[in-house]
Amino acid sequence: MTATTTEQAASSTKGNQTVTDDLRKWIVEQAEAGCRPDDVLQAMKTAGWDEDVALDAMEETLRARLDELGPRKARVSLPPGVPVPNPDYDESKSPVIDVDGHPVRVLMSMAEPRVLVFGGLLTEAECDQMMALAGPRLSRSETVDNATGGSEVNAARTSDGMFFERGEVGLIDKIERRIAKLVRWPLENGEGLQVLRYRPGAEYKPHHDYFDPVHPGTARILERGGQRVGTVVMYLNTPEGGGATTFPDVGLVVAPVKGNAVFFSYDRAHVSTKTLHGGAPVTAGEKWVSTKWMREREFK
Ligand code: PD2
Ligand code: ZN
Repeated sequence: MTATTTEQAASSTKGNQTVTDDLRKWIVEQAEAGCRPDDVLQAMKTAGWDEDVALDAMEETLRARLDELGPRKARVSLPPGVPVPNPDYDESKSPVIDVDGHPVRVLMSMAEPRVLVFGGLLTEAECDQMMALAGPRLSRSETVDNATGGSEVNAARTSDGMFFERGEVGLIDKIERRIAKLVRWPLENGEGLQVLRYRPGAEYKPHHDYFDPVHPGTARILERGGQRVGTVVMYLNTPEGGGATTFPDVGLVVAPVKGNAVFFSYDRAHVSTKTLHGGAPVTAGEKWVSTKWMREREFK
């Protein structure tokens, strides 16, 4: 597709759809807030725009915006990075990290995005105990309501879940301390552990774990310890089929294996962190995970 002038774009109508300055402004705002082009396109289609007109409008508008900014400005428009949790792993040394006598094996590491896969973060008995504690308290999972900062049942996440209080019982406290030492991040900055159970067909569609600053409810969420900066997803069982944790930006697929875990960090609330990730559909049996999210500061 070739670049078009503003006048050409304004006259690129289909079914009487005209690209207005307001629409161009909105497209630029979405892009600069870090929204994915696919999501912007979907929003336009939902609002009644013809796909071809929407695609032309996006391309023409963003091209013009980049020309306006110039290469330097476009690069510096990223939000600033902040410190993040980071395990003490040196690939030229041992692949086993000793956490107070508990050996954790590093099975894989990646720099960008920062991802590590751990073997044996939890023992089989710890997994079983956590599932037994969580099971009776599971209910349909909720996710954050972007408008208010509260929570809502979300079709993108078809699992059952519950939260433990931080340090609620000895087992939870022990695991939280292990994670804090492993990723070198204060215990107090961790949210309470979440347990999720997925049944066959259930999945967690790709998302970012940080809170998107463009949403009106985010300010309220950030009052409790700032942004999320890291995630540990622990596998409490090995599903019979499916249920991998996927990172579509980098084509990474982490197999869910009982006792193992995947860690990743994100130093800004931005797609440039490449931390888009999801839980692939479970095809047979159940999948149980426990997630620890870490904030910038103490989570109250
Ligand atoms: O269960 C998973 O694999 C998964 C995938 C993506 C969990 C989470 N995100 C999460 O708890 O944030
Ligand atoms: Zn997630």
